[in-house]
Amino acid sequence: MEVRNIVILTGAGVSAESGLATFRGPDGLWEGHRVEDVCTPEAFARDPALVHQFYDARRARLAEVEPNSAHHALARLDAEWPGELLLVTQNVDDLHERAGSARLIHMHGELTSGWCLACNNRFPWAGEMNASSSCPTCTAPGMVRPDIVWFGEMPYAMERIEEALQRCDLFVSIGTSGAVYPAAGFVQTARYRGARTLEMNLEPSQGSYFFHESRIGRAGILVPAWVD
Ligand code: BJW
Repeated sequence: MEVRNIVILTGAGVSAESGLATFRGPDGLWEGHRVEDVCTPEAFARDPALVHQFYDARRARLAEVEPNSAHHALARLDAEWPGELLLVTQNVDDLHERAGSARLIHMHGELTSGWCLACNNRFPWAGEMNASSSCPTCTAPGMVRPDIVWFGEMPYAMERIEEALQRCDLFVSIGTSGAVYPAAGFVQTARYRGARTLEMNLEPSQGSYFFHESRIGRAGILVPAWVD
């Protein structure tokens, strides 16, 4: 089948070689934190200072790292691909856009964005913000939260993603364990629509069975080899 429309899903593994920790596994980001302490709206309501502290540390780390060869290869593909292309990332880092990807959705939110629960406005996260900061728009105190999709919340742009999946001829999943829905189910939607499906990961993902092809290895090697 001739490929015109591509959907690419990325996860934490694509940023691992830049030096950002993945979520699961022995050196995972949640080591030392119980996920339910930091990654749910209930946790934020219970202890906003702890949750802010966790994301402050992630933002500080993000400022120290750079996009790697996988991010750059995907940005080249985006610039050169004449058909439809949508890069859907589960990552909350900004390494895809720093590499130059433009057709990009952050389905789980962004570390560099804040969200005011009082006025619903989203705004760039300023370095000095903390649990008691006021919203830059409505000035309500203590109502800003990281603009991150936590467990039990609806991921962003689901309608746009679903439409792209319904039109794609190729679905590629890179650096994700396939442990978190709805992203873990995209491969099945794409297959149902008749797309070819390819995964690139350090190990077979939980949904490996659904892919036509699995390439096992580092994204920094596999992705440029696939793109170029
Ligand atoms: C490399 C590599 C290298 C390493 N090269 N590879 C029961 C059944 C089904 C669903 C549910 C259920 N109970 C609850 C749910 C729903 C829940 C869910 O999925 N839970 C599961 C735990 C079962 N999902 C939700 O709540 C979502 N919302 C929702 O469902 O809303 C309702 C809805 C209904 C209908 C339609 C749509 C929606 C929200 C999920 C929000 C996820 N948020 C997080 C945290 C963000 C905050 C933060 O960043 O701190 O997002 S969870 C965390 O996991 C993060 C990630 O984006 C996400 C995925 O992780 P990822 O990227 O796959 O990372 P890892 O670490 O798991 O894997 C990395 C992989 O890379 C590994 O395989 C490595 O081997 C590999 N790797 N180095 C290539 N160099």
